[in-house]
Amino acid sequence: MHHHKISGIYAITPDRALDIDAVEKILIQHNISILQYRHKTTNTIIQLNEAQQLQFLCLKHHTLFIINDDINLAKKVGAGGVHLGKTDASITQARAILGADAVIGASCYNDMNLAQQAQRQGADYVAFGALFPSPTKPDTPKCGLDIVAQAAQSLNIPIVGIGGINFDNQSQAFDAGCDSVAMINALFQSTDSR
Ligand code: TZP
Ligand code: MG
Repeated sequence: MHHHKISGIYAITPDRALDIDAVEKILIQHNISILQYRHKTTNTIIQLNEAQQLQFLCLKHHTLFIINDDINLAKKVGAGGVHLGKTDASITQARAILGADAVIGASCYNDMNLAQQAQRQGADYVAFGALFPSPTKPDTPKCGLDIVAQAAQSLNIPIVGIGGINFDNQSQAFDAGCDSVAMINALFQSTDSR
């Protein structure tokens, strides 16, 4: 079943101290319907505090709130769901903890088989990337737009493109078949708390 909020720009927070006003401005300015909290280089106390602030913000703006990596943090703050990579907990485990209504996303890199498997395991969306050179994750493998096009043909769940997507190249990702495009740098590069 397609989730209507997995469309348009999928905002992901930069891996640094939360600037809640900057996030709110971006949600409003770009009419964002899905936001992921991704702050890897900090401790669990700060993550809990920041995730609670973002959950409150997302309730205010009717934005779907997704937590990167951490099922238990998602559960604690009552987030809408979780985004899991290859080395994180399984989709099955996330579903057991977060329940049937949770939105579970899975990173599939450039791997169609991983995406098919994620769909079978009950993922609500899959992410492919990096579609373009990413300033945020420069060493991550590339995923061709042809793979996105194949995925769009053979999957039933929404496809999120990620990696180096900006306002100039986003149309290429949508044209290839992405339902939504994730952005970090393009949204947050100039909105740092300075
Ligand atoms: N996974 C693949 S690329 C990437 C992640 C988390 C970073 C995306 O950030 P940006 O700045 O939009 O390229
Ligand atoms: Mg992860």
